[in-house]
Amino acid sequence: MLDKFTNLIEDKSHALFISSDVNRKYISSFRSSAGAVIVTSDCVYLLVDFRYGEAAKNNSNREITVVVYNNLYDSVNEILQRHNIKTVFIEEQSVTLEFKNILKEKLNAEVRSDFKLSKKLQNIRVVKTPDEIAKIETAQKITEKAYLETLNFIKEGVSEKKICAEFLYRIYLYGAEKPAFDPITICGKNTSKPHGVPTENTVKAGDFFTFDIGAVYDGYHSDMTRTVAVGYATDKMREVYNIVLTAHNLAKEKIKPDESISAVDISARNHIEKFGYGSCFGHTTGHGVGLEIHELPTVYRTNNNSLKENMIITVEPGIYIENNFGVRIEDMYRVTQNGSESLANIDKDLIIL
Ligand SMILES: [Mn+2]
Repeated sequence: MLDKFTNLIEDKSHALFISSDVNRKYISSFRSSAGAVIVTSDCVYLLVDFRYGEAAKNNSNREITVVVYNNLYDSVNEILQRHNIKTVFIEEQSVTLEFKNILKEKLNAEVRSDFKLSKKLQNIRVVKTPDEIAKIETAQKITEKAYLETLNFIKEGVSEKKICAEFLYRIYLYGAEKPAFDPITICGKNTSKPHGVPTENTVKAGDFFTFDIGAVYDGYHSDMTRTVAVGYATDKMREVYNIVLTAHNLAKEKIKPDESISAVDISARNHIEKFGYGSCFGHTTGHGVGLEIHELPTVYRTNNNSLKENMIITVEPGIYIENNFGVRIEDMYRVTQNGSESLANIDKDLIIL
């Protein structure tokens, strides 16, 4: 089970020093606010301080050696000496220059950041384990329960901020540790901004209301977007909604093992372009989801990598018409043996509240 990490080491005199929260959690299955993971060619160590000692020994992966340190650098140096390590690779994406300089000063080995380590770990993380899939599903279920109840608060005169608060309260109530990101609960003209921020704007008849929402469960994120109409929807609103929904479904149809990731984006984008809204869809069709809300793969036309079973990606095409309205419809999909499976159980047809 740890092979996928120890196999990253090609030379027995090399080791990885992992300090980012997400990768420490990913490798060790243990979460702490401080500490390190060291990977050698045949061993994985989890280093934590006194505050986490007992919990780490009980809760981390059994194959991992837990070290409770007084001084992190002394403990790292002991491990380096034990394995005769000459070079330590750090995560270039998350280590500050300050910390790199400290490591260079304190560690009895060469410290290097040119290993593309962060990318390699991100690429391991794209394929989810059954345990990770279950956690993302739980995060999604929490989101859905909170969302369905929050819909009841959408009435004329209620502010975007109030709707946001109702959603946040409910995800905590139903077991989330926190929201997956600041919820986007926006209406009317505000919906033309893909990442609009909830304000004191109040709901009016004829508005679209967009929810881009998610929850975190045991470190794992969920992501969903729904656009609903309030009171009524004009023909133009219905037209745009249906184009986005069809684009979403066309993209979803492409999801299967060995399919190029670019094909998922292109099928959604071509459909939107066909109706003349290409310039109103300025973001990627989707992204991976897991310990971070945005992970690899990036679902875009330039990504020629292939989908693999048990990747989890979002499909979230949108059309945003400046100063008017926007529509986005997003679900997470798991790549299955022959196709895909939605992690969401919320209908995507237009609803009018
Ligand atoms: Mn998303």
